[in-house]
Amino acid sequence: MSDVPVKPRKSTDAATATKTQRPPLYKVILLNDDFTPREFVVQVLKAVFRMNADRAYHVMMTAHRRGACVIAVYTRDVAETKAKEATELGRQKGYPLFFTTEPEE
Ligand code: TYC
Repeated sequence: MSDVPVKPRKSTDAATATKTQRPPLYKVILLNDDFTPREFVVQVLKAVFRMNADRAYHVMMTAHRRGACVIAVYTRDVAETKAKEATELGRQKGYPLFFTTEPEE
């Protein structure tokens, strides 16, 4: 075996631990429109974002009343993929349903 000394492990004290890198998170945002049926929005939220019926209905109604609703936060890749998938489900039915993403502050 080599005689090269093994480097000491990095310190894992509190100061170091707080500097541990985490991937930046992205919000997925549901936008209201005047055409997509409420029930269809609920279906998409359940299918793509794994929401139960109550949560999906609540999120849909929040977007309906306020114009938009933050659905969840994910890593950038997951957020963009889910937003695209969900928007595409609406597009396939001819609905203008739209999901967008934006970086979390
Ligand atoms: N506003 C739509 C309607 O009244 C329902 C809807 C809710 C559409 C939320 C999109 O993100 C949305 N049929």
